[in-house]
Amino acid sequence: MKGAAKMTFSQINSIFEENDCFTILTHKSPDGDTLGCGFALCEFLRNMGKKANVLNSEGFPDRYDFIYEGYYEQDFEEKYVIAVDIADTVLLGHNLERYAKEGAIDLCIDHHISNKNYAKNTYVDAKAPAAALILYKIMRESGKPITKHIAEALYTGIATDTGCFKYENTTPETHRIAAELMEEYDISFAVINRKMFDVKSKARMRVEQGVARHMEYYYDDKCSLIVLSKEAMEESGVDASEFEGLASIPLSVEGVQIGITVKERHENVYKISVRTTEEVDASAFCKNFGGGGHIRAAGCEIHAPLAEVRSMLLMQVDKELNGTKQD
Ligand SMILES: [Mn+2]
Repeated sequence: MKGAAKMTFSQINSIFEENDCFTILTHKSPDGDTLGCGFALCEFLRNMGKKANVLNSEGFPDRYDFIYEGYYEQDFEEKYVIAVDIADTVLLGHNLERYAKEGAIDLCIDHHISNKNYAKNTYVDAKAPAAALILYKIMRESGKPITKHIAEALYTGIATDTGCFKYENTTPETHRIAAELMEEYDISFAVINRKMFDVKSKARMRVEQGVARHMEYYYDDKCSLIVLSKEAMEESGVDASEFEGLASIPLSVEGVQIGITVKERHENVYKISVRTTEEVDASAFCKNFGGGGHIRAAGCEIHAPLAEVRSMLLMQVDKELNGTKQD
């Protein structure tokens, strides 16, 4: 709640109980966490006899189809709006802009420390690795039935936001809850993880090969950088949602401490994704260019010709590596 004490899970469960005709909002460029939360909550509310729909600005990507399997839109007049995994109303996307106005969103459940507190009621746990983990704890406390399908949606959110339990945000509790989901609901975790982490389209495979071939290395190979031109991305035929994980590739090279992905948005507009090992603070790095994010994964946007973008980034890399590492 705005400025008030932290909401409790039972308060949130009372909200579910006392309201009806829910719209659940998910963020643009949807990931496993926002979609996992959205459809898990929708099914949970429908199982309580409530009406509920899930909305996304761009629609729901095919690769998450197992999460929204069996979903159909219900016809009702919306009375209560919930945002899941959305830190800021700018992340609603173009087609959901109508919810960006003050007072449009009743409840927000999120795990971003940067949450803008735009909703009438907000529950943020910045230590939670995924919003899906918070939602699971809320549902568990209600004592109401959690179906296997709900459990799988929530597990997907937790697995994807932790990079399959590899990122630093993974805690002992994350593993305990994942174990609980496996034990209590017999979820198909191997199928989910294969789909989320191992399987890629042929087009994506080709793009990855291109990335590997055109990777640039600097500063004794401690920095790797890849430029993706708009033209190359369009020619690849890869769906925009599939470009997401590419930013982790530069950092996967042995010895690299800072991996930079430069994506052309428009002429002279570049979106930069930065991934780092313990030696470099990605968020601080991106702050120099007006961006931000997490300590190991951050981003920014630079408006300049490519050659200039590259030299600005490399000058900053030089400062970071020389300032943090003596060898
Ligand atoms: Mn999330």
